[in-house]
Amino acid sequence: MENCTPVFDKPKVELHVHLDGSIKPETILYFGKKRGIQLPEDTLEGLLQHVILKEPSSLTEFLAKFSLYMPVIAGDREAVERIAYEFVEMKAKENIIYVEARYCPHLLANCGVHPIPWNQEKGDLTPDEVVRLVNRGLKAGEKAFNIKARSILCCMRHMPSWSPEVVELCKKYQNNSVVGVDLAGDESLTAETCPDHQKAYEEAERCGIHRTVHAGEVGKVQVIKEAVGILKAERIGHGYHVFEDEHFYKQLLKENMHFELCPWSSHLTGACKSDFCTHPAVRFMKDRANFSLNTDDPLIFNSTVHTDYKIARDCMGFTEEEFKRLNINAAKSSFLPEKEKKELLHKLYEAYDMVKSTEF
Ligand code: PRH
Ligand code: ZN
Repeated sequence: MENCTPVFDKPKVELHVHLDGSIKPETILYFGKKRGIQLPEDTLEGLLQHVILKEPSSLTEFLAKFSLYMPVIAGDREAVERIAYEFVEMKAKENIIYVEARYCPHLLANCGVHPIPWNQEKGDLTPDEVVRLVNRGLKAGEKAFNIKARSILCCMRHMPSWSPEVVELCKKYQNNSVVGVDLAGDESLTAETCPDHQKAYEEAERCGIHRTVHAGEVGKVQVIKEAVGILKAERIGHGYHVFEDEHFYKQLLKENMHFELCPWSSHLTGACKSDFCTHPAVRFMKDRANFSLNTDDPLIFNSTVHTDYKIARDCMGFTEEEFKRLNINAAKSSFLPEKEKKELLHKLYEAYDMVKSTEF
């Protein structure tokens, strides 16, 4: 699915994409060599053979891919800053004019106090410094490539003990690149909302930190209910399982809840059936719901944003008008401060030849 020609080559907004799932394979090889850390293979094709998910699999198997290459990036200051910079470059090439990159600071650190699978080599890079390095990379990228990039810090479902620090980092760097908090990870293994995540999200809400939650990707509608009811999520990552409860779905439609959809990701993680014509995105589109189209982890899914747009056009019947509508909804649901949101919307209206209408 790589190298698709642009389907909607107009300015776009992407809200759900993981920084650590968007690293250039060349950069992985470079840091493997530099640090003398063994990778599964030391050629580009060889590495990609291991890292790319080729067939529909499971969320658990997909998440295992990260540990193949994260040991060469985590704990290296140059690597952390560089992946953020290159991320912005990659998104600018796709004509994304505003992007929210998400990552878990603890998974890029190596200061030894956190039990991370690839944290064999102990160092002194803390989650706090990781955020500073990513911010620096994103800002340099913004300048070089003339787009806007912000970040969302992820709590991890299986690591509730990290969540308070993640939220403290969101507070410390609020509106200094960081615009929100997320809860990511394997909801097929740890679905129930544990009290530590709840407390962290309460603190986020108290401090005006925007909140999104991965929910109902492979987990049941109950996970979405908890994300909305307990964690006070303003957006839902994926949310495909919302249709298990029509009444609840209608309520979310009424509340204009934003769903961050990732069609190609959902196919490869086995979150949705392989038949794209019956994908939840089709129903969301027909109901004129508030949603965006996103890549999630383009390295592992061997994709660009055009992959998802192509699927939406060719297999789901999305039109140019729908692409405009969903990007405008993405901008409206972004975690930018109001003034910047207005500026972003203005740019889209201009690029789409639309006078600001109430139609959208
Ligand atoms: N679903 C759940 N977790 C995900 C996804 C998917 O959308 N993609 C990435 N991640 C997790 C990975 O463990 C990654 O290391 C972490 O989120 C932070 O980016
Ligand atoms: Zn995700």
